[in-house]
Amino acid sequence: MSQISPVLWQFLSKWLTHFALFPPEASKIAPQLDALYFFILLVSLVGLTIVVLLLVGFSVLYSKERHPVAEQIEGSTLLETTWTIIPLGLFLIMFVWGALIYFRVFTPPANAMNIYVVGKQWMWKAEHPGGQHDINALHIPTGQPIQVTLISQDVFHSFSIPAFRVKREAIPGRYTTVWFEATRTGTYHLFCTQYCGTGHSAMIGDVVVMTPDDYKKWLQGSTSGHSLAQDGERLFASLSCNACHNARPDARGPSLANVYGSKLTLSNGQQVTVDEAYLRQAILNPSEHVTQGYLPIMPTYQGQISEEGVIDLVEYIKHLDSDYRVQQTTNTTTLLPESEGKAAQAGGNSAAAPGKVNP
Ligand code: HEC
Ligand SMILES: [Cu+2]
Repeated sequence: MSQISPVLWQFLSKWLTHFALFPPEASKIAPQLDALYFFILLVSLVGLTIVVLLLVGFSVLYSKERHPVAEQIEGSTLLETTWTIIPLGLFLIMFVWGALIYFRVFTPPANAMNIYVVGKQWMWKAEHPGGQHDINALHIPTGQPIQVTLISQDVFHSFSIPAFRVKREAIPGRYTTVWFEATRTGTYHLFCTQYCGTGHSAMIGDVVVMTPDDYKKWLQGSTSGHSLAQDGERLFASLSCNACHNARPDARGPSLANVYGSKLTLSNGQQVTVDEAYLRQAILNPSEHVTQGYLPIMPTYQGQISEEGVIDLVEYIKHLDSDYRVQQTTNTTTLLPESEGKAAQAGGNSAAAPGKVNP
C-alpha cells in the first residue's frame, strides 16, 4: 500500500514536517497511514476541483442572458451510473485500504514487548517489565515492536503519539492496548487527547526513542532494583493472597501457576482464556466468575489496590510456574547486580513505591 506514488507523498510529508505543519513519521505504520491520508486528500481535492469547475461553467453557460426560457432536461442513465460507480469505487478503495491498516494497528506482533501505561489526573505513568518507571515520559528502543497496555485510574484519557500515528483510549476499569514500532531516534510528543479536567493540558510528555544499546543503558540506569513481577510477589504476600493460593495440597484457592494463557472452566460451564484483563477482573471482582470446583470465598480487592499494584500482581501471576517464586529472568535481575540498581534510583525516576496499597 505504502508503495502507491511514494515519491509524491514522501516529498509532501517531508515538506509539511519541515514547516511544522505535520508531525514527523517516526514509526513503521506512520508512512502507511500518511499514504492513505494523502490519497484521501488528493481524491477530495480532485472532487472539489471538478465540482467548482462545473458549478462555475454551468452558471455561465446556462445564465439568463444565454437561456432566457427555462428548459426541462430529463436524466441520463449513463451519466448517473458513471457518477455513482466512480465515487463508489474510490470510497471502496479507501475502505479496504483503511481496514487493512486498522487491522495492522490493532494486531500486535507476537514478539511485542509489553509496557503498562496508567493514566491519571493528570499524568502518564509507564511501567516497564523490569520495574523501571517513567512519569510523563516513555523510553523505548527503535526496531522493537512495543505493545502498550493502557488503563486509567480515574476518568477517560486518551494516549496519543502523533509522530507514531497512534491513539488509544485509557479507560477506567479496563485494559486497552496499542502497539507501534519506532523507526527513528529522537524525542516526540505524548498527549492526552481526551478532555479530562482542569489539568488536561498538562497531561503531556516525551516519548524518547533510543537505539537498542542506549535503551539497555537507560534500563540499567533507571531500575528500581526489582521487576514488576518481584513487586507483585511482595504484594501477593502482604495482601495474604498466599493464604489461599499456595502450593499446599489443602489450599483453599486454585493454584495460580501457569494459569496465565490457559483455559479455565467456570462454575457456570463457560470457558475463558486467562489474559491480563481476566486476571485483573479475577482479583477485583472474584465473585463475577468463579472457577469450577471452588467456592466463591475469595474476598474482593476493589478499592484496596492501586492500578499499579494490580499490574504488579498480574505480572507476578504471569511469571509463575510451579513454586510461587518469580523466575529471575526479568531485565533488572539479568542485567545488573542489586547495588547498581540502588545507586541508580537517585537518577530522577519515579520515587512512588510501585504496587503501593491504598490506605
Ligand atoms: C480466602 C481465600 C482467597 C484469598 C485470600 C485470595 N483468593 Fe484468589 N481465589 C480463591 C478461590 C477459592 C478462587 C477460585 C474461585 C473464584 O474464582 O472465585 C480464587 C481465584 C483467583 C483467581 C482466578 C484464577 C483461577 O485459577 O481461578 C486469581 C487470579 C486469584 N484468585 C488471585 C488472587 C490474588 C491476587 C489474591 C490476593 C490479592 C487472592 N487471589 C486472594 C481464594 C482466595
Ligand atoms: Cu487525560
